[in-house]
Amino acid sequence: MFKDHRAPAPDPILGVMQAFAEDMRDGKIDLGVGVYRTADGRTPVMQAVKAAERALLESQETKGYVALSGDPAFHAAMRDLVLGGVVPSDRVAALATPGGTGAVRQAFELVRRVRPEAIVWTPSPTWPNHLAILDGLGMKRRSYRHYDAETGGLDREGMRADLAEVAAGDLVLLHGCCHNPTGADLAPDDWRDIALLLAERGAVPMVDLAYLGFGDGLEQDAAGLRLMAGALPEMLIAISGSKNFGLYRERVGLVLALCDGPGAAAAVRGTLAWLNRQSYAFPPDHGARVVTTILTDPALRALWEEELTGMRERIDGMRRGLADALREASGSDRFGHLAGHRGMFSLLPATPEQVETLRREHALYMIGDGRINVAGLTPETLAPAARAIATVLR
Ligand code: PLP
Ligand code: TYF
Repeated sequence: MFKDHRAPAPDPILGVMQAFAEDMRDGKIDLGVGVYRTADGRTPVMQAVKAAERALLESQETKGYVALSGDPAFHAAMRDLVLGGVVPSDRVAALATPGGTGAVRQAFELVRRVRPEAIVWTPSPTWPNHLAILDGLGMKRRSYRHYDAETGGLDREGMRADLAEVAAGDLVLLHGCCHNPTGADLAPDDWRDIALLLAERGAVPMVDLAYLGFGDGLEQDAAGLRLMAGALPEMLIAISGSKNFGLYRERVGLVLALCDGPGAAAAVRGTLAWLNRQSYAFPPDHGARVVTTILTDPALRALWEEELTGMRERIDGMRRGLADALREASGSDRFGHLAGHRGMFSLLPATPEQVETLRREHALYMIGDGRINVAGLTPETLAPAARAIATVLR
């Protein structure tokens, strides 16, 4: 069966993670895989998570199955966190999944099942797994312009022109905040414009929300998608708890399907549960339960928000520090747009050869398309990283 088998191309991001681990040079700098790091380069368990885990260890009396869709208390806590009450809960169907990736997959699967002919529109560029999952599912896809490499900001005209071709029943994927890989986010007016356009066309938005709280704050980062949720009858949201709760390996994720009314929501709930059943039956529970414990306990929630704010402020400080250091090292303002990006990522105007040179000659690791994770920087590595980038990208 496997004699002539060929494996698919490996994940480009995870390839960088492995190459970095195998590099034995002192002073190597990891701006590759998108995980948060502290000023001393660690990805620690958050204190709020530790406290919730301790409480669970003491209080949990069974590891029995919960439900195919996951714990209703987890659904409610996440729904309130993300939607802030803009959509009545009887219009919302929810499904717990293994991570945000599982949520993206199950949301796409839902669309494929309900409307197999739908075209899924993805921003260019986007997280490579979006395309891998869509191709794996055999779904039709097209891309729309999102990023303008000249300005380092949004390509608003390109986006508008491309989305003008969206048809009724198509699905349009948007990044909720902290766009991966560009760091260039939609402004409130963009959310309003796209909501109008989709309403006119009868198309449905799907928001991938993997970095809530990493941009400008929990409320600010949810504002765009809430605006859209309040303006349209239907919408899908794929949420990850990997980054903002630091629960990466526990695989915390959730799909929210906003439906036109309670009847449709009940039907979608049934289909979502069925999707879990025929994939892996019950979703992982531990991470979801930790999240629910934190969000429903006022003291733990305050601690979590404080820690999340600290993470966001550190990322922001490194981002501004890098923009300054690059200005100094390059003697120009050509990297100035980095300071305006949001979240952990920015895209540098680097060719694959320049990325390779940075890796070989400066032990500086980024993704092949020029994506850097600014959370990988520390006060010590800011200046050497900026010098290497300015030298190779001159
Ligand atoms: N969506 C985007 C844009 C991401 O960057 C990530 C990365 O972590 C995910 C979804 C899903 O992450 P996870 O499956 O680890 O929750
Ligand atoms: O973009 C990133 O770096 C993160 C982590 O297959 C990630 O989203 C990378 C690749 C992957 C899953 C998660």
